[in-house]
Amino acid sequence: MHAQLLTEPSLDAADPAVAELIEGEIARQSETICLIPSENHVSRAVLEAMGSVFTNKYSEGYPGRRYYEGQQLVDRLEPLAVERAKALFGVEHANVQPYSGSPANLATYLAYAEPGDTIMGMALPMGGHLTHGWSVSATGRWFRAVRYDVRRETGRVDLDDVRELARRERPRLIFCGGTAIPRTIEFEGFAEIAREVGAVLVADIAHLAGLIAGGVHPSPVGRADVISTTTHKTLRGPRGAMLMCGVEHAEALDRAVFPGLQGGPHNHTTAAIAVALEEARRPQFADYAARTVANAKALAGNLTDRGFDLVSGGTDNHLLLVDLTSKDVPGKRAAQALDRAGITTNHNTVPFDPRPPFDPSGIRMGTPAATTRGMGEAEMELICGWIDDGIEAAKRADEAAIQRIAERVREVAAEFPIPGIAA
Ligand code: DSN
Repeated sequence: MHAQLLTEPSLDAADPAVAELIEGEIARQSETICLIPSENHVSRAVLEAMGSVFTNKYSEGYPGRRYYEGQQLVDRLEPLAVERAKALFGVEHANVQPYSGSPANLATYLAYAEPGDTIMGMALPMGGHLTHGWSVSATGRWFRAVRYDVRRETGRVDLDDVRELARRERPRLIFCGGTAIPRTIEFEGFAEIAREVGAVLVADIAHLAGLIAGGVHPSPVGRADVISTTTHKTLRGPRGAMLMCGVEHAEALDRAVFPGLQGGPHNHTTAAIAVALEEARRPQFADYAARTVANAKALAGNLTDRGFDLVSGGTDNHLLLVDLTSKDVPGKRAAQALDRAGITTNHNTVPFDPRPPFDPSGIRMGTPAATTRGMGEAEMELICGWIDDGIEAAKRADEAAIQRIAERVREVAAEFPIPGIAA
Protein backbone atom coordinates (compact mmCIF):
# COMPACT_ATOMS: atom_id res chain seq x y z
CA MET A 1 0.00 0.00 0.00
CA HIS A 2 1.30 3.48 -0.85
CA ALA A 3 2.79 5.18 2.21
CA GLN A 4 0.73 8.35 1.94
CA LEU A 5 -2.51 6.40 1.97
CA LEU A 6 -1.55 4.93 5.33
CA THR A 7 -1.21 8.39 6.94
CA GLU A 8 -4.81 9.20 6.09
CA PRO A 9 -7.76 8.06 8.16
CA SER A 10 -9.12 4.65 7.25
CA LEU A 11 -12.66 4.35 5.96
CA ASP A 12 -13.74 3.28 9.47
CA ALA A 13 -12.53 6.59 10.86
CA ALA A 14 -13.32 8.82 7.90
CA ASP A 15 -16.84 7.61 7.21
CA PRO A 16 -18.20 5.19 9.81
CA ALA A 17 -21.63 5.20 8.17
CA VAL A 18 -20.34 3.75 4.90
CA ALA A 19 -17.80 1.54 6.69
CA GLU A 20 -20.58 0.00 8.74
CA LEU A 21 -22.58 -0.78 5.62
CA ILE A 22 -19.57 -2.46 4.01
CA GLU A 23 -18.93 -4.51 7.14
CA GLY A 24 -22.58 -5.45 7.21
CA GLU A 25 -22.47 -6.52 3.57
CA ILE A 26 -19.37 -8.66 4.25
CA ALA A 27 -21.29 -10.36 7.07
CA ARG A 28 -24.40 -10.77 4.91
CA GLN A 29 -22.46 -12.38 2.06
CA SER A 30 -20.48 -14.58 4.46
CA GLU A 31 -23.45 -15.84 6.46
CA THR A 32 -25.73 -16.56 3.52
CA ILE A 33 -25.43 -18.57 0.32
CA CYS A 34 -25.77 -16.67 -2.94
CA LEU A 35 -27.63 -18.56 -5.64
CA ILE A 36 -28.21 -15.58 -7.92
CA PRO A 37 -26.72 -16.86 -11.19
CA SER A 38 -25.43 -13.46 -12.29
CA GLU A 39 -23.45 -12.84 -9.08
CA ASN A 40 -20.09 -14.12 -7.90
CA HIS A 41 -17.34 -13.50 -5.32
CA VAL A 42 -14.20 -11.90 -6.73
CA SER A 43 -10.66 -12.55 -5.55
CA ARG A 44 -8.69 -10.27 -3.28
CA ALA A 45 -6.53 -9.30 -6.29
CA VAL A 46 -9.61 -8.19 -8.26
CA LEU A 47 -10.90 -6.22 -5.26
CA GLU A 48 -7.54 -4.49 -4.81
CA ALA A 49 -7.31 -3.53 -8.47
CA MET A 50 -10.89 -2.23 -8.35
CA GLY A 51 -10.05 -0.08 -5.33
CA SER A 52 -6.90 1.37 -6.91
CA VAL A 53 -5.84 4.91 -7.82
CA PHE A 54 -6.74 4.23 -11.45
CA THR A 55 -10.17 5.49 -10.37
CA ASN A 56 -8.62 9.00 -10.32
CA LYS A 57 -7.73 9.09 -13.99
CA TYR A 58 -9.59 10.33 -17.06
CA SER A 59 -8.62 8.66 -20.34
CA GLU A 60 -11.19 9.51 -23.00
CA GLY A 61 -10.10 7.87 -26.22
CA TYR A 62 -8.06 4.74 -26.82
CA PRO A 63 -4.41 3.87 -26.08
CA GLY A 64 -2.13 6.33 -27.87
CA ARG A 65 -5.11 8.50 -28.88
CA ARG A 66 -6.33 10.17 -25.66
CA TYR A 67 -7.86 13.53 -24.91
CA TYR A 68 -5.99 13.89 -21.61
CA GLU A 69 -2.32 13.74 -20.68
CA GLY A 70 -0.87 11.53 -17.96
CA GLN A 71 -1.68 8.26 -19.73
CA GLN A 72 1.74 6.65 -19.29
CA LEU A 73 0.36 3.83 -17.15
CA VAL A 74 -3.23 3.69 -18.42
CA ASP A 75 -1.83 3.22 -21.91
CA ARG A 76 -0.06 0.12 -20.67
CA LEU A 77 -3.01 -1.07 -18.59
CA GLU A 78 -5.75 -1.02 -21.23
CA PRO A 79 -3.73 -2.91 -23.88
CA LEU A 80 -2.84 -5.47 -21.21
CA ALA A 81 -6.53 -6.09 -20.52
CA VAL A 82 -7.29 -6.16 -24.26
CA GLU A 83 -4.49 -8.64 -25.01
CA ARG A 84 -5.63 -10.88 -22.16
CA ALA A 85 -9.22 -10.84 -23.45
CA LYS A 86 -8.04 -11.67 -26.97
CA ALA A 87 -5.91 -14.54 -25.73
CA LEU A 88 -8.54 -15.96 -23.37
CA PHE A 89 -11.40 -15.96 -25.85
CA GLY A 90 -9.37 -16.32 -29.08
CA VAL A 91 -10.73 -13.15 -30.68
CA GLU A 92 -9.04 -10.64 -32.98
CA HIS A 93 -10.30 -7.52 -31.24
CA ALA A 94 -11.59 -6.60 -27.79
CA ASN A 95 -12.91 -3.38 -26.31
CA VAL A 96 -12.81 -3.36 -22.50
CA GLN A 97 -14.35 0.09 -22.00
CA PRO A 98 -18.14 -0.53 -21.85
CA TYR A 99 -19.37 0.41 -18.39
CA SER A 100 -21.60 -2.65 -18.14
CA GLY A 101 -23.65 -5.07 -20.19
CA SER A 102 -26.47 -2.72 -21.17
CA PRO A 103 -24.14 0.00 -22.57
CA ALA A 104 -22.14 -2.71 -24.34
CA ASN A 105 -25.29 -3.94 -26.04
CA LEU A 106 -26.39 -0.38 -26.86
CA ALA A 107 -23.07 0.11 -28.65
CA THR A 108 -23.97 -2.69 -31.06
CA TYR A 109 -27.18 -0.83 -32.00
CA LEU A 110 -25.25 2.37 -32.53
CA ALA A 111 -22.70 0.57 -34.68
CA TYR A 112 -25.09 -1.30 -36.96
CA ALA A 113 -28.65 0.08 -36.85
CA GLU A 114 -30.61 3.30 -37.24
CA PRO A 115 -33.59 4.20 -35.05
CA GLY A 116 -36.66 2.46 -36.43
CA ASP A 117 -34.70 -0.45 -37.91
CA THR A 118 -35.92 -3.95 -37.17
CA ILE A 119 -33.93 -5.87 -34.60
CA MET A 120 -34.59 -9.31 -33.14
CA GLY A 121 -33.97 -10.87 -29.74
CA MET A 122 -35.39 -13.38 -27.32
CA ALA A 123 -38.41 -12.06 -25.41
CA LEU A 124 -37.52 -11.03 -21.85
CA PRO A 125 -40.09 -13.33 -20.13
CA MET A 126 -38.68 -16.24 -22.16
CA GLY A 127 -35.15 -15.68 -20.83
CA GLY A 128 -33.86 -12.81 -22.98
CA HIS A 129 -32.51 -9.46 -21.79
CA LEU A 130 -34.07 -6.00 -21.57
CA THR A 131 -31.57 -4.64 -24.08
CA HIS A 132 -32.42 -7.25 -26.70
CA GLY A 133 -35.42 -5.13 -27.68
CA TRP A 134 -37.84 -5.50 -24.78
CA SER A 135 -40.62 -2.90 -24.85
CA VAL A 136 -39.71 -0.91 -21.71
CA SER A 137 -36.06 -0.58 -22.77
CA ALA A 138 -34.80 2.18 -25.07
CA THR A 139 -33.93 -0.67 -27.44
CA GLY A 140 -37.60 -1.62 -27.69
CA ARG A 141 -38.76 1.99 -28.00
CA TRP A 142 -36.24 3.31 -30.52
CA PHE A 143 -36.07 0.22 -32.71
CA ARG A 144 -38.72 -2.03 -34.19
CA ALA A 145 -38.10 -5.09 -32.06
CA VAL A 146 -39.37 -8.54 -32.98
CA ARG A 147 -38.98 -11.37 -30.51
CA TYR A 148 -38.59 -15.10 -30.52
CA ASP A 149 -39.88 -17.33 -27.72
CA VAL A 150 -39.15 -20.77 -26.39
CA ARG A 151 -41.46 -23.63 -27.31
CA ARG A 152 -44.17 -24.13 -24.69
CA GLU A 153 -43.76 -27.92 -24.69
CA THR A 154 -39.94 -27.98 -24.35
CA GLY A 155 -39.03 -24.67 -22.70
CA ARG A 156 -36.27 -24.39 -25.33
CA VAL A 157 -35.61 -22.14 -28.30
CA ASP A 158 -36.41 -23.85 -31.57
CA LEU A 159 -34.17 -22.62 -34.38
CA ASP A 160 -36.91 -23.29 -36.95
CA ASP A 161 -39.02 -20.64 -35.19
CA VAL A 162 -36.06 -18.23 -35.14
CA ARG A 163 -35.38 -18.80 -38.84
CA GLU A 164 -39.01 -18.29 -39.80
CA LEU A 165 -39.19 -15.00 -37.86
CA ALA A 166 -35.87 -13.81 -39.28
CA ARG A 167 -36.90 -14.62 -42.87
CA ARG A 168 -40.18 -12.77 -42.39
CA GLU A 169 -38.82 -9.71 -40.56
CA ARG A 170 -35.29 -9.35 -42.06
CA PRO A 171 -33.79 -7.80 -38.89
CA ARG A 172 -30.63 -5.71 -38.99
CA LEU A 173 -29.39 -7.24 -35.73
CA ILE A 174 -30.09 -10.60 -34.12
CA PHE A 175 -29.28 -11.21 -30.46
CA CYS A 176 -28.75 -14.65 -29.00
CA GLY A 177 -28.13 -15.36 -25.33
CA GLY A 178 -29.96 -13.86 -22.37
CA THR A 179 -30.43 -13.88 -18.64
CA ALA A 180 -32.52 -16.93 -17.82
CA ILE A 181 -31.63 -19.59 -20.38
CA PRO A 182 -30.73 -22.90 -18.72
CA ARG A 183 -29.75 -24.56 -22.00
CA THR A 184 -26.78 -24.43 -24.39
CA ILE A 185 -26.92 -21.58 -26.90
CA GLU A 186 -26.64 -22.90 -30.45
CA PHE A 187 -24.33 -20.22 -31.81
CA GLU A 188 -23.72 -22.00 -35.11
CA GLY A 189 -27.45 -22.30 -35.80
CA PHE A 190 -28.00 -18.61 -35.03
CA ALA A 191 -25.03 -17.71 -37.25
CA GLU A 192 -26.49 -19.61 -40.22
CA ILE A 193 -29.79 -17.75 -39.79
CA ALA A 194 -28.07 -14.36 -39.48
CA ARG A 195 -25.99 -15.05 -42.60
CA GLU A 196 -29.07 -16.09 -44.56
CA VAL A 197 -30.99 -12.89 -43.78
CA GLY A 198 -27.99 -10.54 -43.83
CA ALA A 199 -28.20 -9.64 -40.12
CA VAL A 200 -25.39 -8.88 -37.71
CA LEU A 201 -25.36 -11.59 -35.03
CA VAL A 202 -24.62 -10.43 -31.50
CA ALA A 203 -23.90 -13.23 -29.02
CA ASP A 204 -24.59 -11.89 -25.54
CA ILE A 205 -22.50 -14.23 -23.40
CA ALA A 206 -22.77 -12.23 -20.17
CA HIS A 207 -23.96 -15.29 -18.26
CA LEU A 208 -21.72 -17.76 -20.04
CA ALA A 209 -18.36 -15.98 -20.37
CA GLY A 210 -16.70 -17.92 -17.55
CA LEU A 211 -18.10 -21.21 -18.82
CA ILE A 212 -16.83 -20.46 -22.33
CA ALA A 213 -13.42 -19.39 -20.98
CA GLY A 214 -13.35 -22.58 -18.93
CA GLY A 215 -14.23 -24.73 -21.93
CA VAL A 216 -17.56 -26.07 -20.69
CA HIS A 217 -19.85 -24.20 -23.11
CA PRO A 218 -19.35 -23.84 -26.90
CA SER A 219 -17.75 -20.58 -27.98
CA PRO A 220 -19.41 -18.06 -30.31
CA VAL A 221 -16.02 -17.06 -31.74
CA GLY A 222 -16.01 -17.48 -35.50
CA ARG A 223 -19.81 -17.67 -35.47
CA ALA A 224 -21.20 -14.42 -34.04
CA ASP A 225 -20.14 -11.11 -35.63
CA VAL A 226 -20.03 -9.44 -32.23
CA ILE A 227 -19.67 -10.90 -28.76
CA SER A 228 -20.94 -8.88 -25.84
CA THR A 229 -20.28 -9.81 -22.24
CA THR A 230 -20.26 -8.53 -18.73
CA THR A 231 -17.21 -9.41 -16.67
CA HIS A 232 -18.78 -9.99 -13.26
CA LYS A 233 -20.89 -13.12 -13.64
CA THR A 234 -19.35 -16.54 -14.30
CA LEU A 235 -16.15 -14.76 -15.44
CA ARG A 236 -15.71 -13.62 -11.81
CA GLY A 237 -14.33 -10.16 -12.47
CA PRO A 238 -15.45 -6.67 -11.45
CA ARG A 239 -18.72 -5.16 -12.62
CA GLY A 240 -17.88 -4.20 -16.19
CA ALA A 241 -18.20 -5.38 -19.76
CA MET A 242 -16.38 -6.10 -23.01
CA LEU A 243 -17.16 -6.28 -26.70
CA MET A 244 -15.22 -8.72 -28.86
CA CYS A 245 -15.16 -9.23 -32.62
CA GLY A 246 -13.10 -9.84 -35.73
CA VAL A 247 -10.95 -6.98 -37.06
CA GLU A 248 -13.58 -6.06 -39.65
CA HIS A 249 -15.95 -4.89 -36.89
CA ALA A 250 -13.36 -3.27 -34.64
CA GLU A 251 -13.59 0.32 -35.83
CA ALA A 252 -17.40 0.45 -35.85
CA LEU A 253 -17.65 -0.96 -32.33
CA ASP A 254 -14.85 1.16 -30.90
CA ARG A 255 -16.42 4.33 -32.31
CA ALA A 256 -19.81 3.31 -30.94
CA VAL A 257 -18.43 2.87 -27.42
CA PHE A 258 -16.35 6.06 -27.56
CA PRO A 259 -17.27 8.71 -28.57
CA GLY A 260 -20.67 7.28 -29.50
CA LEU A 261 -22.00 6.39 -26.06
CA GLN A 262 -19.45 6.92 -23.35
CA GLY A 263 -16.89 9.36 -22.05
CA GLY A 264 -13.86 8.23 -20.07
CA PRO A 265 -13.37 4.54 -19.37
CA HIS A 266 -13.38 3.40 -15.76
CA ASN A 267 -9.69 2.61 -15.51
CA HIS A 268 -9.93 0.98 -12.08
CA THR A 269 -12.45 -1.42 -13.61
CA THR A 270 -10.10 -2.02 -16.54
CA ALA A 271 -7.37 -2.93 -14.02
CA ALA A 272 -9.65 -5.39 -12.28
CA ILE A 273 -10.85 -6.87 -15.59
CA ALA A 274 -7.21 -7.46 -16.53
CA VAL A 275 -6.66 -9.31 -13.25
CA ALA A 276 -9.80 -11.42 -13.68
CA LEU A 277 -8.83 -12.34 -17.25
CA GLU A 278 -5.45 -13.54 -16.04
CA GLU A 279 -7.14 -15.60 -13.31
CA ALA A 280 -9.51 -17.12 -15.88
CA ARG A 281 -6.54 -18.28 -17.97
CA ARG A 282 -5.30 -20.58 -15.21
CA PRO A 283 -6.12 -24.31 -15.19
CA GLN A 284 -7.94 -23.94 -11.84
CA PHE A 285 -10.49 -21.75 -13.59
CA ALA A 286 -11.43 -24.49 -16.07
CA ASP A 287 -11.95 -26.74 -13.06
CA TYR A 288 -14.10 -24.03 -11.45
CA ALA A 289 -16.24 -23.75 -14.59
CA ALA A 290 -16.74 -27.52 -14.71
CA ARG A 291 -17.65 -27.65 -11.00
CA THR A 292 -20.12 -24.77 -11.48
CA VAL A 293 -21.99 -26.77 -14.12
CA ALA A 294 -21.77 -30.01 -12.12
CA ASN A 295 -23.23 -28.22 -9.10
CA ALA A 296 -26.06 -26.76 -11.16
CA LYS A 297 -26.90 -30.20 -12.51
CA ALA A 298 -26.79 -31.63 -8.98
CA LEU A 299 -29.08 -28.89 -7.70
CA ALA A 300 -31.42 -29.46 -10.64
CA GLY A 301 -31.52 -33.22 -9.98
CA ASN A 302 -32.20 -32.74 -6.28
CA LEU A 303 -34.97 -30.22 -6.93
CA THR A 304 -36.59 -32.46 -9.52
CA ASP A 305 -36.49 -35.39 -7.08
CA ARG A 306 -38.37 -33.20 -4.61
CA GLY A 307 -41.09 -32.44 -7.15
CA PHE A 308 -39.99 -29.00 -8.38
CA ASP A 309 -40.72 -28.17 -12.04
CA LEU A 310 -37.69 -26.84 -13.88
CA VAL A 311 -38.15 -24.90 -17.10
CA SER A 312 -36.83 -27.15 -19.90
CA GLY A 313 -36.57 -29.99 -17.37
CA GLY A 314 -33.05 -29.20 -16.15
CA THR A 315 -29.89 -27.32 -17.04
CA ASP A 316 -26.84 -27.50 -19.28
CA ASN A 317 -25.07 -24.59 -17.63
CA HIS A 318 -24.85 -22.68 -14.34
CA LEU A 319 -28.50 -21.68 -13.90
CA LEU A 320 -31.93 -23.10 -13.30
CA LEU A 321 -35.34 -21.60 -13.62
CA VAL A 322 -37.89 -23.08 -11.26
CA ASP A 323 -41.60 -22.81 -12.04
CA LEU A 324 -43.37 -22.78 -8.66
CA THR A 325 -46.90 -23.01 -10.04
CA SER A 326 -47.29 -26.65 -8.96
CA LYS A 327 -45.97 -25.74 -5.49
CA ASP A 328 -48.76 -23.21 -5.16
CA VAL A 329 -46.52 -20.34 -4.08
CA PRO A 330 -45.62 -17.23 -6.14
CA GLY A 331 -41.95 -16.61 -6.99
CA LYS A 332 -41.59 -13.40 -5.03
CA ARG A 333 -42.97 -14.86 -1.82
CA ALA A 334 -40.69 -17.88 -2.20
CA ALA A 335 -37.61 -15.75 -2.97
CA GLN A 336 -38.30 -13.48 0.01
CA ALA A 337 -38.73 -16.45 2.34
CA LEU A 338 -35.50 -18.01 1.05
CA ASP A 339 -33.73 -14.69 1.60
CA ARG A 340 -34.83 -14.77 5.24
CA ALA A 341 -33.57 -18.37 5.36
CA GLY A 342 -30.15 -17.21 4.16
CA ILE A 343 -30.43 -18.42 0.56
CA THR A 344 -30.35 -15.57 -1.95
CA THR A 345 -32.21 -16.07 -5.23
CA ASN A 346 -34.34 -13.82 -7.41
CA HIS A 347 -37.95 -14.09 -8.46
CA ASN A 348 -38.24 -14.46 -12.21
CA THR A 349 -40.84 -14.87 -14.90
CA VAL A 350 -41.13 -18.30 -16.46
CA PRO A 351 -42.04 -18.72 -20.14
CA PHE A 352 -45.74 -17.99 -20.80
CA ASP A 353 -46.07 -16.76 -17.22
CA PRO A 354 -49.65 -15.81 -16.39
CA ARG A 355 -48.38 -13.69 -13.47
CA PRO A 356 -46.86 -10.17 -13.75
CA PRO A 357 -43.05 -9.65 -13.87
CA PHE A 358 -42.94 -8.02 -10.42
CA ASP A 359 -44.67 -11.03 -8.87
CA PRO A 360 -44.01 -13.89 -11.27
CA SER A 361 -44.34 -17.66 -11.01
CA GLY A 362 -40.68 -18.58 -10.84
CA ILE A 363 -37.35 -18.22 -9.11
CA ARG A 364 -33.98 -18.21 -10.83
CA MET A 365 -30.97 -19.86 -9.23
CA GLY A 366 -27.39 -20.57 -10.14
CA THR A 367 -24.17 -21.95 -8.77
CA PRO A 368 -21.28 -19.60 -9.77
CA ALA A 369 -20.94 -17.90 -6.36
CA ALA A 370 -21.42 -21.01 -4.20
CA THR A 371 -18.91 -22.89 -6.36
CA THR A 372 -16.36 -20.10 -5.94
CA ARG A 373 -16.62 -20.67 -2.18
CA GLY A 374 -15.77 -24.33 -2.72
CA MET A 375 -19.22 -25.79 -2.24
CA GLY A 376 -19.85 -29.05 -4.05
CA GLU A 377 -22.54 -31.61 -4.70
CA ALA A 378 -22.97 -32.49 -1.01
CA GLU A 379 -23.77 -28.85 -0.26
CA MET A 380 -26.15 -28.72 -3.26
CA GLU A 381 -28.13 -31.54 -1.65
CA LEU A 382 -28.27 -29.66 1.64
CA ILE A 383 -29.26 -26.42 -0.10
CA CYS A 384 -32.00 -28.20 -2.01
CA GLY A 385 -33.45 -29.52 1.26
CA TRP A 386 -33.38 -26.01 2.73
CA ILE A 387 -35.08 -24.57 -0.36
CA ASP A 388 -37.84 -27.18 -0.16
CA ASP A 389 -38.29 -26.77 3.60
CA GLY A 390 -38.09 -22.97 3.37
CA ILE A 391 -40.78 -22.75 0.73
CA GLU A 392 -43.06 -25.11 2.65
CA ALA A 393 -42.45 -23.05 5.81
CA ALA A 394 -43.34 -19.88 3.91
CA LYS A 395 -46.63 -21.45 2.82
CA ARG A 396 -47.48 -22.20 6.46
CA ALA A 397 -46.16 -18.76 7.52
CA ASP A 398 -43.82 -20.64 9.88
CA GLU A 399 -41.18 -18.00 10.54
CA ALA A 400 -39.53 -20.03 13.30
CA ALA A 401 -38.80 -22.82 10.80
CA ILE A 402 -37.33 -20.28 8.37
CA GLN A 403 -35.06 -18.95 11.10
CA ARG A 404 -33.92 -22.49 11.97
CA ILE A 405 -32.89 -22.95 8.33
CA ALA A 406 -31.05 -19.61 8.42
CA GLU A 407 -29.08 -20.84 11.42
CA ARG A 408 -28.06 -24.04 9.58
CA VAL A 409 -27.14 -22.01 6.49
CA ARG A 410 -24.92 -19.76 8.66
CA GLU A 411 -23.14 -22.80 10.12
CA VAL A 412 -22.43 -24.35 6.73
CA ALA A 413 -21.58 -21.01 5.07
CA ALA A 414 -18.96 -20.41 7.76
CA GLU A 415 -17.08 -23.46 6.48
CA PHE A 416 -16.73 -21.83 3.05
CA PRO A 417 -15.19 -18.37 3.50
CA ILE A 418 -15.66 -15.76 0.81
CA PRO A 419 -12.49 -15.08 -1.21
CA GLY A 420 -11.02 -11.62 -0.89
CA ILE A 421 -12.39 -11.01 2.58
CA ALA A 422 -10.33 -11.28 5.76
CA ALA A 423 -11.90 -13.77 8.16
N1 DSN B 1 -28.79 -8.42 -14.12
C1 DSN B 1 -28.57 -9.40 -15.11
C2 DSN B 1 -28.93 -10.75 -14.59
O1 DSN B 1 -29.19 -10.87 -13.42
O2 DSN B 1 -28.96 -11.72 -15.33
C3 DSN B 1 -29.34 -9.03 -16.25
O3 DSN B 1 -29.16 -7.67 -16.54
